[in-house]
Amino acid sequence: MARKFTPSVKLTDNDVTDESVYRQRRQFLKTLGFVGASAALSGPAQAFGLFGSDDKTPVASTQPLVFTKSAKYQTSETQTPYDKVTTYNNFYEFGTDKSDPAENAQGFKTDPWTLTIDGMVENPLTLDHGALTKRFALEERIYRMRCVEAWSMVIPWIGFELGTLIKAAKPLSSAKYVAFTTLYDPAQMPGQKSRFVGGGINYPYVEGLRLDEAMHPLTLLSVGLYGKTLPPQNGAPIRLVVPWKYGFKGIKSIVRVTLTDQQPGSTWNILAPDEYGFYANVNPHVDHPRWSQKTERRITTGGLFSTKVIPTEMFNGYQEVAPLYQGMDLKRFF
Ligand SMILES: Nc1nc2c(c(=O)[nH]1)N[C@H]1C(S)=C(S)[C@@H](COP(=O)(O)O)O[C@H]1N2
Ligand SMILES: [Mo]
Repeated sequence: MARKFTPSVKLTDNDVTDESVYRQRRQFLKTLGFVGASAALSGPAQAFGLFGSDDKTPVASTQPLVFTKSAKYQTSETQTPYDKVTTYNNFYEFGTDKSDPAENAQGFKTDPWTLTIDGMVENPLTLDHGALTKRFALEERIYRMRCVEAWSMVIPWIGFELGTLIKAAKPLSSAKYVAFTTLYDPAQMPGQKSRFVGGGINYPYVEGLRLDEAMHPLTLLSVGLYGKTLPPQNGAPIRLVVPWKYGFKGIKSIVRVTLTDQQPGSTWNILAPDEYGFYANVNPHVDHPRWSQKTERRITTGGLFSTKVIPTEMFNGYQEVAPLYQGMDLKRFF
Protein backbone atom coordinates (compact mmCIF):
# COMPACT_ATOMS: atom_id res chain seq x y z
CA MET A 1 0.00 0.00 0.00
CA ALA A 2 2.52 2.57 1.09
CA ARG A 3 4.90 1.74 -1.74
CA LYS A 4 2.35 2.78 -4.32
CA PHE A 5 2.29 6.19 -2.72
CA THR A 6 4.64 7.76 -5.26
CA PRO A 7 4.47 11.42 -4.15
CA SER A 8 6.40 10.54 -0.97
CA VAL A 9 9.25 9.27 -3.12
CA LYS A 10 9.56 12.60 -4.86
CA LEU A 11 9.32 14.51 -1.60
CA THR A 12 12.72 13.51 -0.34
CA ASP A 13 14.32 15.33 2.55
CA ASN A 14 17.38 17.44 2.35
CA ASP A 15 19.86 17.38 5.20
CA VAL A 16 17.70 19.61 7.31
CA THR A 17 14.01 20.02 6.69
CA ASP A 18 12.85 23.02 8.59
CA GLU A 19 9.40 23.58 9.88
CA SER A 20 8.28 25.88 7.09
CA VAL A 21 9.30 23.36 4.46
CA TYR A 22 7.41 20.73 6.42
CA ARG A 23 4.30 22.92 6.46
CA GLN A 24 4.58 23.64 2.75
CA ARG A 25 4.86 19.94 2.14
CA ARG A 26 1.75 19.28 4.20
CA GLN A 27 -0.05 21.95 2.24
CA PHE A 28 1.09 20.29 -0.99
CA LEU A 29 -0.09 16.90 0.18
CA LYS A 30 -3.36 18.42 1.29
CA THR A 31 -3.79 19.91 -2.17
CA LEU A 32 -3.28 16.46 -3.60
CA GLY A 33 -5.87 15.16 -1.19
CA PHE A 34 -3.57 12.94 0.83
CA VAL A 35 -3.65 14.52 4.26
CA GLY A 36 -6.19 12.79 6.43
CA ALA A 37 -5.94 9.57 4.47
CA SER A 38 -4.10 7.82 7.29
CA ALA A 39 -6.63 5.01 7.54
CA ALA A 40 -5.58 3.85 4.09
CA LEU A 41 -1.90 3.83 4.95
CA SER A 42 0.10 1.56 7.15
CA GLY A 43 3.70 1.07 8.16
CA PRO A 44 6.26 3.87 8.13
CA ALA A 45 4.02 6.51 6.56
CA GLN A 46 1.67 6.21 9.46
CA ALA A 47 4.47 5.80 11.95
CA PHE A 48 5.96 9.09 10.88
CA GLY A 49 2.61 10.70 11.40
CA LEU A 50 2.79 12.80 8.27
CA PHE A 51 -0.62 11.73 7.13
CA GLY A 52 -2.25 11.07 10.43
CA SER A 53 -3.18 14.44 11.83
CA ASP A 54 -6.03 16.57 10.70
CA ASP A 55 -5.74 20.24 10.03
CA LYS A 56 -8.08 21.27 12.81
CA THR A 57 -5.37 20.38 15.29
CA PRO A 58 -3.89 23.61 16.62
CA VAL A 59 -0.15 23.59 16.05
CA ALA A 60 1.84 24.70 19.07
CA SER A 61 4.05 27.64 18.32
CA THR A 62 7.78 27.37 18.86
CA GLN A 63 9.92 30.44 19.59
CA PRO A 64 13.45 31.15 18.39
CA LEU A 65 16.13 30.88 21.09
CA VAL A 66 19.40 32.72 21.70
CA PHE A 67 22.28 30.27 22.04
CA THR A 68 25.94 29.62 21.27
CA LYS A 69 27.44 26.71 19.35
CA SER A 70 30.60 25.13 20.65
CA ALA A 71 32.80 23.25 18.23
CA LYS A 72 32.99 20.29 20.59
CA TYR A 73 29.35 19.35 20.12
CA GLN A 74 28.99 19.73 16.37
CA THR A 75 28.94 16.66 14.16
CA SER A 76 29.71 15.34 10.71
CA GLU A 77 26.84 12.86 11.00
CA THR A 78 23.67 13.60 9.09
CA GLN A 79 21.07 15.17 11.34
CA THR A 80 17.62 13.65 11.52
CA PRO A 81 15.25 16.06 9.75
CA TYR A 82 13.00 18.26 11.87
CA ASP A 83 9.79 16.67 10.63
CA LYS A 84 10.92 13.22 11.75
CA VAL A 85 12.26 14.42 15.13
CA THR A 86 8.88 16.03 15.80
CA THR A 87 6.48 13.40 14.41
CA TYR A 88 8.10 10.09 15.46
CA ASN A 89 7.99 10.30 19.26
CA ASN A 90 7.63 8.35 22.46
CA PHE A 91 5.57 10.34 24.98
CA TYR A 92 3.05 7.88 26.35
CA GLU A 93 1.16 10.59 28.24
CA PHE A 94 -0.18 11.48 24.78
CA GLY A 95 -0.62 7.93 23.45
CA THR A 96 1.57 4.97 22.56
CA ASP A 97 1.78 5.23 18.75
CA LYS A 98 4.78 7.12 17.42
CA SER A 99 2.47 9.60 15.71
CA ASP A 100 0.22 10.17 18.75
CA PRO A 101 2.27 12.81 20.61
CA ALA A 102 2.51 15.10 17.57
CA GLU A 103 -1.25 14.88 17.16
CA ASN A 104 -2.40 14.95 20.77
CA ALA A 105 0.07 17.29 22.46
CA GLN A 106 -0.45 20.41 20.35
CA GLY A 107 -2.77 22.07 22.86
CA PHE A 108 -0.48 21.22 25.80
CA LYS A 109 -0.02 24.32 28.01
CA THR A 110 3.58 24.81 29.04
CA ASP A 111 3.36 28.46 30.14
CA PRO A 112 2.99 29.10 33.06
CA TRP A 113 5.34 26.36 34.27
CA THR A 114 7.36 25.80 37.41
CA LEU A 115 10.39 23.60 37.78
CA THR A 116 11.35 22.96 41.41
CA ILE A 117 14.77 21.77 42.57
CA ASP A 118 14.54 20.48 46.11
CA GLY A 119 15.49 17.64 48.45
CA MET A 120 19.04 17.40 49.78
CA VAL A 121 20.11 20.89 48.77
CA GLU A 122 21.11 23.97 50.70
CA ASN A 123 19.39 26.28 48.27
CA PRO A 124 16.10 24.99 46.84
CA LEU A 125 15.10 26.77 43.64
CA THR A 126 11.98 27.38 41.64
CA LEU A 127 12.30 28.37 38.00
CA ASP A 128 9.35 29.83 36.17
CA HIS A 129 8.74 29.54 32.43
CA GLY A 130 10.89 32.56 31.55
CA ALA A 131 13.77 31.40 33.73
CA LEU A 132 13.99 28.08 31.88
CA THR A 133 15.41 29.80 28.82
CA LYS A 134 16.93 32.89 30.46
CA ARG A 135 18.58 32.01 33.74
CA PHE A 136 21.37 29.88 32.24
CA ALA A 137 23.27 30.50 29.01
CA LEU A 138 21.98 28.22 26.28
CA GLU A 139 24.10 26.26 23.83
CA GLU A 140 23.48 23.95 20.92
CA ARG A 141 24.62 20.37 21.22
CA ILE A 142 24.17 17.86 18.46
CA TYR A 143 23.80 14.45 20.10
CA ARG A 144 22.93 10.97 18.97
CA MET A 145 19.80 9.59 20.64
CA ARG A 146 19.50 5.80 20.80
CA CYS A 147 16.12 4.42 21.87
CA VAL A 148 16.02 1.04 23.63
CA GLU A 149 13.72 -0.03 20.76
CA ALA A 150 16.82 -0.02 18.50
CA TRP A 151 16.19 3.12 16.45
CA SER A 152 18.25 6.28 16.68
CA MET A 153 18.33 9.91 15.62
CA VAL A 154 20.85 12.77 15.51
CA ILE A 155 19.31 15.85 17.10
CA PRO A 156 20.55 19.45 17.55
CA TRP A 157 19.37 20.17 21.10
CA ILE A 158 19.44 23.58 22.74
CA GLY A 159 19.93 23.64 26.50
CA PHE A 160 22.26 23.94 29.45
CA GLU A 161 24.16 21.44 31.57
CA LEU A 162 22.10 19.86 34.33
CA GLY A 163 25.20 20.26 36.50
CA THR A 164 24.88 24.05 36.32
CA LEU A 165 21.40 23.89 37.83
CA ILE A 166 22.42 21.37 40.50
CA LYS A 167 25.39 23.51 41.51
CA ALA A 168 23.11 26.54 41.85
CA ALA A 169 20.97 24.55 44.30
CA LYS A 170 24.07 23.59 46.36
CA PRO A 171 23.70 19.84 46.96
CA LEU A 172 24.41 18.51 50.46
CA SER A 173 27.27 16.02 50.75
CA SER A 174 24.69 13.36 51.68
CA ALA A 175 23.00 13.63 48.24
CA LYS A 176 23.82 10.64 46.01
CA TYR A 177 21.09 10.59 43.34
CA VAL A 178 18.84 12.92 41.38
CA ALA A 179 15.14 12.10 40.90
CA PHE A 180 13.05 13.65 38.09
CA THR A 181 9.27 13.89 37.73
CA THR A 182 7.11 14.74 34.70
CA LEU A 183 4.01 16.89 35.07
CA TYR A 184 0.93 15.05 36.33
CA ASP A 185 -2.13 16.60 34.69
CA PRO A 186 -4.68 14.03 33.46
CA ALA A 187 -6.92 16.83 32.17
CA GLN A 188 -4.23 17.66 29.61
CA MET A 189 -2.62 14.26 29.17
CA PRO A 190 -5.02 11.61 27.85
CA GLY A 191 -2.57 8.82 28.66
CA GLN A 192 -2.68 9.75 32.34
CA LYS A 193 -6.48 9.64 32.31
CA SER A 194 -6.74 6.21 30.70
CA ARG A 195 -4.44 3.23 31.31
CA PHE A 196 -5.36 2.04 27.85
CA VAL A 197 -4.19 5.24 26.13
CA GLY A 198 -1.17 5.56 28.44
CA GLY A 199 0.26 2.08 27.94
CA GLY A 200 -0.41 0.82 31.48
CA ILE A 201 2.15 3.12 33.09
CA ASN A 202 1.57 4.49 36.59
CA TYR A 203 1.98 8.23 36.16
CA PRO A 204 3.67 10.58 36.71
CA TYR A 205 6.63 9.35 34.66
CA VAL A 206 9.72 9.36 36.85
CA GLU A 207 13.44 8.94 36.17
CA GLY A 208 16.69 9.07 38.06
CA LEU A 209 20.44 9.40 37.73
CA ARG A 210 23.36 8.88 40.07
CA LEU A 211 24.66 12.30 41.13
CA ASP A 212 27.95 11.83 39.26
CA GLU A 213 26.01 10.98 36.07
CA ALA A 214 23.83 14.04 36.58
CA MET A 215 26.93 16.23 37.03
CA HIS A 216 28.66 14.89 33.91
CA PRO A 217 29.13 17.72 31.38
CA LEU A 218 27.34 15.71 28.65
CA THR A 219 24.10 15.63 30.65
CA LEU A 220 21.79 18.31 29.34
CA LEU A 221 18.53 19.92 30.27
CA SER A 222 17.06 20.74 26.89
CA VAL A 223 14.64 23.58 26.22
CA GLY A 224 14.77 23.47 22.43
CA LEU A 225 15.81 21.79 19.21
CA TYR A 226 16.69 23.03 15.75
CA GLY A 227 17.16 26.53 17.18
CA LYS A 228 13.69 26.93 18.65
CA THR A 229 11.80 26.02 21.83
CA LEU A 230 10.76 22.37 22.15
CA PRO A 231 7.52 21.33 20.49
CA PRO A 232 5.21 19.79 23.11
CA GLN A 233 5.67 16.30 21.71
CA ASN A 234 9.42 16.49 22.40
CA GLY A 235 8.95 17.36 26.07
CA ALA A 236 8.29 21.09 26.30
CA PRO A 237 9.17 23.21 28.09
CA ILE A 238 12.16 21.30 29.54
CA ARG A 239 13.39 17.71 29.28
CA LEU A 240 16.45 15.67 30.12
CA VAL A 241 18.97 14.47 27.52
CA VAL A 242 21.57 11.87 28.55
CA PRO A 243 23.15 10.87 25.24
CA TRP A 244 25.00 7.73 26.42
CA LYS A 245 21.83 6.18 27.84
CA TYR A 246 18.73 4.73 26.19
CA GLY A 247 16.15 7.34 25.26
CA PHE A 248 13.70 6.46 28.03
CA LYS A 249 16.06 8.07 30.57
CA GLY A 250 15.37 11.39 28.80
CA ILE A 251 12.31 12.32 30.83
CA LYS A 252 10.08 14.99 29.29
CA SER A 253 8.14 17.99 30.59
CA ILE A 254 9.90 17.99 33.97
CA VAL A 255 8.35 19.76 36.99
CA ARG A 256 10.62 18.52 39.76
CA VAL A 257 14.28 17.64 40.29
CA THR A 258 14.95 16.20 43.76
CA LEU A 259 18.33 15.41 45.27
CA THR A 260 18.21 12.27 47.40
CA ASP A 261 20.34 9.57 49.04
CA GLN A 262 18.13 6.73 47.69
CA GLN A 263 18.19 5.28 44.16
CA PRO A 264 15.12 6.87 42.54
CA GLY A 265 12.40 5.03 40.67
CA SER A 266 12.59 4.81 36.88
CA THR A 267 9.25 4.30 35.13
CA TRP A 268 10.30 1.61 32.64
CA ASN A 269 12.41 -0.17 35.25
CA ILE A 270 9.41 -0.29 37.60
CA LEU A 271 7.14 -1.54 34.80
CA ALA A 272 9.46 -4.29 33.50
CA PRO A 273 12.63 -4.67 35.61
CA ASP A 274 13.91 -7.63 33.57
CA GLU A 275 13.82 -5.59 30.37
CA TYR A 276 14.80 -2.06 31.41
CA GLY A 277 17.50 -1.36 33.98
CA PHE A 278 18.05 1.70 36.14
CA TYR A 279 21.35 2.50 34.41
CA ALA A 280 20.17 1.90 30.82
CA ASN A 281 23.57 2.67 29.33
CA VAL A 282 23.61 2.04 25.60
CA ASN A 283 25.43 -1.29 25.34
CA PRO A 284 25.65 -3.50 22.23
CA HIS A 285 26.88 -6.41 24.41
CA VAL A 286 23.73 -6.62 26.51
CA ASP A 287 20.70 -7.55 24.44
CA HIS A 288 17.15 -6.70 25.39
CA PRO A 289 15.43 -10.02 26.33
CA ARG A 290 13.27 -9.72 23.19
CA TRP A 291 15.68 -8.19 20.64
CA SER A 292 19.34 -7.55 19.85
CA GLN A 293 21.00 -4.28 20.79
CA LYS A 294 23.98 -4.83 18.42
CA THR A 295 22.63 -2.60 15.68
CA GLU A 296 20.20 0.29 15.34
CA ARG A 297 18.02 1.81 12.63
CA ARG A 298 19.21 5.37 12.14
CA ILE A 299 16.31 7.59 11.20
CA THR A 300 17.89 9.90 8.70
CA THR A 301 17.30 11.83 5.50
CA GLY A 302 16.07 10.42 2.25
CA GLY A 303 12.34 10.06 2.47
CA LEU A 304 9.93 8.48 4.84
CA PHE A 305 10.89 4.88 4.36
CA SER A 306 14.62 5.05 4.55
CA THR A 307 16.43 3.97 7.66
CA LYS A 308 20.04 2.95 7.75
CA VAL A 309 21.13 -0.02 9.87
CA ILE A 310 24.38 0.76 11.69
CA PRO A 311 26.31 -0.88 14.52
CA THR A 312 25.47 0.35 18.02
CA GLU A 313 28.44 1.69 19.95
CA MET A 314 29.24 1.25 23.63
CA PHE A 315 27.85 4.25 25.54
CA ASN A 316 26.37 5.35 22.20
CA GLY A 317 29.90 6.37 21.22
CA TYR A 318 30.38 8.70 24.22
CA GLN A 319 33.46 6.88 25.55
CA GLU A 320 34.32 9.73 27.91
CA VAL A 321 31.70 8.46 30.37
CA ALA A 322 33.42 5.06 30.80
CA PRO A 323 35.20 6.15 34.03
CA LEU A 324 31.81 6.61 35.71
CA TYR A 325 31.34 2.83 35.54
CA GLN A 326 34.83 1.57 36.33
CA GLY A 327 34.67 -1.75 38.18
CA MET A 328 30.91 -2.15 37.61
CA ASP A 329 29.48 -5.24 35.96
CA LEU A 330 27.40 -3.60 33.23
CA LYS A 331 25.65 -6.90 32.43
CA ARG A 332 24.28 -6.96 35.96
CA PHE A 333 23.73 -3.21 36.23
CA PHE A 334 22.20 -2.86 32.77
N1 LIG B 1 7.40 11.80 30.41
C1 LIG B 1 7.87 10.99 29.45
N2 LIG B 1 9.15 11.11 29.06
C2 LIG B 1 9.65 10.30 28.10
C3 LIG B 1 8.86 9.29 27.50
C4 LIG B 1 7.49 9.19 27.93
O1 LIG B 1 6.72 8.34 27.45
N3 LIG B 1 7.05 10.06 28.89
N4 LIG B 1 9.41 8.44 26.54
C5 LIG B 1 10.88 8.27 26.59
C6 LIG B 1 11.41 7.51 25.44
S1 LIG B 1 11.16 5.83 25.44
C7 LIG B 1 12.18 8.10 24.47
S2 LIG B 1 12.92 7.18 23.26
C8 LIG B 1 12.33 9.57 24.42
C9 LIG B 1 11.86 10.06 23.06
O2 LIG B 1 12.12 11.42 22.91
P1 LIG B 1 11.69 12.16 21.57
O3 LIG B 1 10.25 11.84 21.33
O4 LIG B 1 11.93 13.62 21.79
O5 LIG B 1 12.56 11.60 20.47
O6 LIG B 1 11.59 10.25 25.44
C10 LIG B 1 11.59 9.62 26.70
N5 LIG B 1 10.96 10.47 27.69
MO1 LIG C 1 12.76 4.93 24.00
